[in-house]
Amino acid sequence: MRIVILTGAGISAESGLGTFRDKGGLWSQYDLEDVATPEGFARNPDLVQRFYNARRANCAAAVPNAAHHALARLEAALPGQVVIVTQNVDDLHVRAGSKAVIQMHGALMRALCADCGHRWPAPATMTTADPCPHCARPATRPDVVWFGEMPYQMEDIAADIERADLFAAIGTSGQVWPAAGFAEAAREAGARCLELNLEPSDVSRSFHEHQYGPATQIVPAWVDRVLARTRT
Ligand code: BV8
Repeated sequence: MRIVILTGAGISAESGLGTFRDKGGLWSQYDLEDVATPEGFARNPDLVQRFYNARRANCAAAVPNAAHHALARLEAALPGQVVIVTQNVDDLHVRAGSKAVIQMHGALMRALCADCGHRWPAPATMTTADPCPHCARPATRPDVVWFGEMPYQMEDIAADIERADLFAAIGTSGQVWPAAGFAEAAREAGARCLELNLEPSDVSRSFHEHQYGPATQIVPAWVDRVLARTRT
């Protein structure tokens, strides 16, 4: 059984990390163009660094919730058969114990040198002037994928989706591409597709099954059902 799980901001909502498009979400407080695009970073790097420093502090103070732990339990019970592709830049999946995690939109806790491409653990408070530990140039940015930038590990993700028997999307509104297209790709590859969310996403029609409710309730229940089926 090969299971691919796509997660979005909704899986971390009950850990206290804001989503993007819910009421009061991040994109209602900041203009996406100003803080999540290379153009915004070029225009006002300090604003962008402040935005990510604040999110990095929230992330450090947050803890994984029952949904993150349930996915780690699923992988432990089915070694080598589960991969999480997350759109989230928080580290809650790894902190919950998941091992096979692809962070396609990068990681809040990692720094990237815009000049030489070196990556290192992000300081709690990052400024652009921080010298790169490798090339010493002051070109430090958060290692996250902004709009207009290429998501990470797209080939690995495509290969995982091609081989999937089961594709589940958890806590994502299906508004950001190319992640929003993964369900359709999985369906065409023959996988059973399940949407686990608070409400129907923009791509709900790509899924065979839907379960709606808070992730901390519906994800552990779903994991129990998958494991019960694999035991029979
Ligand atoms: C790309 C990292 C080429 C930073 C993010 C013009 C120019 C260039 C590109 C485009 C363009 N027009 C369109 C595009 C494509 C663009 C895009 O999709 N734009 C959208 C806005 C239309 N995409 C890109 O630019 C991507 N790159 O296209 O490169 C390319 C093309 C093909 C193949 C390869 C490359 C790069 C996109 C990545 C941007 N970076 N994040 C950061 O985090 O600051 S995106 C950002 O949105 C986050 O990663 C977030 O995770 C992601 C998706 O949002 P969701 O996770 O779904 O969160 P959201 O708030 O929307 O929804 C939460 C859901 O949870 C809701 O449904 C809610 O009901 C549910 N929920 C809430 N609470 C709970 C819950 N569910 C369960 N339980 C709960 N308690």
